Amino acid sequence: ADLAAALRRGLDRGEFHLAYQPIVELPDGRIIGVEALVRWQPPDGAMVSPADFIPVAERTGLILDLGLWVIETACADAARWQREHGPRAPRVNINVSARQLLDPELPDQVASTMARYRLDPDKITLEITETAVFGGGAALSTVKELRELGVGVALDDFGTGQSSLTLLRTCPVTTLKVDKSFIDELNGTAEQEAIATSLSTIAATLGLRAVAEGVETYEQAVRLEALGYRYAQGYYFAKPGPAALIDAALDRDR
Ligand code: G
Ligand code: G
Ligand code: MN
Ligand code: NA
Repeated sequence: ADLAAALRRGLDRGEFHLAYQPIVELPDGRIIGVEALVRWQPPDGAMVSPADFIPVAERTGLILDLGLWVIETACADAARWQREHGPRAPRVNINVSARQLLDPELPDQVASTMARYRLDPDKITLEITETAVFGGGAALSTVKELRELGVGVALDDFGTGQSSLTLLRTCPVTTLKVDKSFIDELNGTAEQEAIATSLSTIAATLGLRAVAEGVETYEQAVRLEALGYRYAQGYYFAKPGPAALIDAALDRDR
């Protein structure tokens, strides 16, 4: 209850900011996208991890206001990158929780924010989880409406949910983010490589992008490219950081 009240106050007082983690093309490492990751720094204490406060925000419904703030802030940065870098500007990935997908206002909110910033919809991808759309229903309808706006939709943590393959027939996603657990286990054994290869093949066959998540070593990056991955994200390339670091990296890539 205290954490919920502190979250509410923190939102009103502007204690949140976004960190951005690059999503790169293999093998050269050029930035083709960034994932927005919310950070909370209360003025009187240590940084609180989203792993701790997102579940509270979801339970209390605060995720709707927090999520709107994330959409607003990420679109503002995306629009600035679009102005400064044109077609080479990175796509911005925004995490959207299950609770947000059940809000019938979400598609209009995304559409009006993009319009206000004159942001091209192909500069935005919303990251959802398999679990959020597993049951079909309202969340799945929302995803379809979002796709009609022209934004991308990525299945986050792909492969860890209960429904991966069935979901691909019904849910119109554009990107699979292959969960870190599959990437961690790329240790050269035939089984692990077969799984990682199948996931990139499924994506390619269905015309989807596959992004390998949680890449931490050079060896993994080289192996992933050999297994057919074109896109990757992880500490090996860059940790999440302030928007200004993305600006600097984009200027270097020019
Ligand atoms: O940034 P970090 O790896 O600590 O994030 C921890 C968890 O919080 C991840 O599961 C991530 O998807 C989630 N998360 C980070 N930012 C957001 C956000 O803006 N909205 C939602 N719904 N989840 C987020
Ligand atoms: O659930 P989601 O995939 O949105 O979570 C993203 C989280 O993964 C963020 O908290 C981010 O900080 C973390 N992350 C990103 N790259 C790596 C990595 O290479 N290793 C580890 N351990 N975590 C990572
Ligand atoms: Mn994510
Ligand atoms: Na993920």
